[in-house]
Amino acid sequence: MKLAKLKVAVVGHTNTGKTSLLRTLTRDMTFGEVSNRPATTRHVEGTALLIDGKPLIELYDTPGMEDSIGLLEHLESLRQNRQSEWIKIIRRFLESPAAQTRFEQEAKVLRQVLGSDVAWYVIDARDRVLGKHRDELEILGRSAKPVVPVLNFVASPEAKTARWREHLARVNMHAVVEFDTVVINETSEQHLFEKTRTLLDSFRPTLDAVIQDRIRMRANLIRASADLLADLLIDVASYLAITPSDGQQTKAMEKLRQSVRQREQRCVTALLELHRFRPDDYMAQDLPILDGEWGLDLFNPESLKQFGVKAGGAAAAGGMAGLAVDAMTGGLTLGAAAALGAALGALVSGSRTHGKRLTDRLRGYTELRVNDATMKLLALRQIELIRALLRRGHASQDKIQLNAKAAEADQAWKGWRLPEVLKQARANPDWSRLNEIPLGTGQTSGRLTAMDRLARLLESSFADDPTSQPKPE
Ligand SMILES: Nc1nc2c(ncn2[C@@H]2O[C@H](COP(=O)(O)OP(=O)(O)O)[C@@H](O)[C@H]2O)c(=O)[nH]1
Ligand SMILES: [Mg+2]
Repeated sequence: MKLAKLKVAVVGHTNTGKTSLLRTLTRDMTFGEVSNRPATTRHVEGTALLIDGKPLIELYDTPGMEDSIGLLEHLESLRQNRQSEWIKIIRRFLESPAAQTRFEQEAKVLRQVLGSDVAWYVIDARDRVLGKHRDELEILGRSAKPVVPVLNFVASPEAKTARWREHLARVNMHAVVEFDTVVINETSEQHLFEKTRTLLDSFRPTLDAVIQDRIRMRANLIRASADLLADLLIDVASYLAITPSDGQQTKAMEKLRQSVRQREQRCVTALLELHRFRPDDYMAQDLPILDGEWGLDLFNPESLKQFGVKAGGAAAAGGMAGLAVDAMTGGLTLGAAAALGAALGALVSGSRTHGKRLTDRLRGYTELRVNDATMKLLALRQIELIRALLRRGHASQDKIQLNAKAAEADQAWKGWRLPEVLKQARANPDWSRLNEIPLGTGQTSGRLTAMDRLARLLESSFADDPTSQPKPE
């Protein structure tokens, strides 16, 4: 079935967030020009929502109606006869000289409304209901097109959402949508399309397709984010450096830290790209999550505290922060080595590297890997980042931040335990792409299975509900 293309005129007073709304809906940070200077958008600019590569919804950003009060008076003066339809008067106005001069800006808006199937009327919900709003609504109400009022800035404490709803109901506008363009909220996006659908029966299949597509898009985004994170965690958990127990240890430790930092950064870059944000939206120092405030190094014990991750012994002391060191000095008897081997057996069972590792130990080598507390910190930061990206609107101007409420919900993650599958990764150094020298034979299928298991586990925890809890394994 061929779906009808829907045209939407996005109208409203200057600075109510029309351009921002379109950026968020299209996930396009570069659309139009956003600023809090008045009247940035001076002409109509179009964009589209693509479904299967086809533009199913055309969206038209319009300049703000600067003088709705004057225009309403003007329209009233054009109406000589109470019987004449308003839409005819509006059309006459659009052809009159006034539409080229005094009301040029307003005429652009009205022309776009008449050329569209529906108007979304964007309101800054922090505003009081003023004369200019009443008159804008009055004019739109006379344009013979359905209007969906969109209350924007509802996340602001100053939003007068209830007052606005009350007023809109009084002027017969009941299909109101609440929105905040800097916070992606799947529910409000869905409401916008659903309410539009209630007013436009003939576009029902189109709007249904868009709603379904959005749900799929979101699920794919969550799935792909979880895949990227699982891949990172497996690489790091299975990373094992074997180094002689002499003076080279410090160098080896630094190298390991460096590779892990770089690996984390690669994951961050991939996540930002996936979510269509700019690389510099999250960067600067060694991976801050809150701009500046979390600019803490993964291997700094302070970072662990910040995330409420408990670390004992060496990691807390700082000397070998972030790394587990299994130093095997000489003098180990074969019996002790065998006992150790038995203990390790649980970890390395099935891995062909077992024998080599044991031999290395006997030769006085040391094993270095990222310790559990740091693994957990690594996972938590990426989980925080993904959650922040999932709720970040593409109209956001600030660096990635976490609001207090979200941070509270994320407390739940702090009690999160490293999944079993990562312990399994520990015993399979051949799963890590960070190891310079591949250890043992590549257990590719084992890695794939583990990664998938971990990814699905993480995925189920990134539900859209902001209070979603981490799932137990
Ligand atoms: N906090 C917040 N800021 C917003 C929101 N919508 C828009 N803004 C900001 O408000 C200003 C005006 O937005 P813009 O999209 O240019 O408004 P327009 O003139 O209606 O196109 C910009 O500084 C935006 O970053 C919102 O929902 N919440
Ligand atoms: Mg604009």
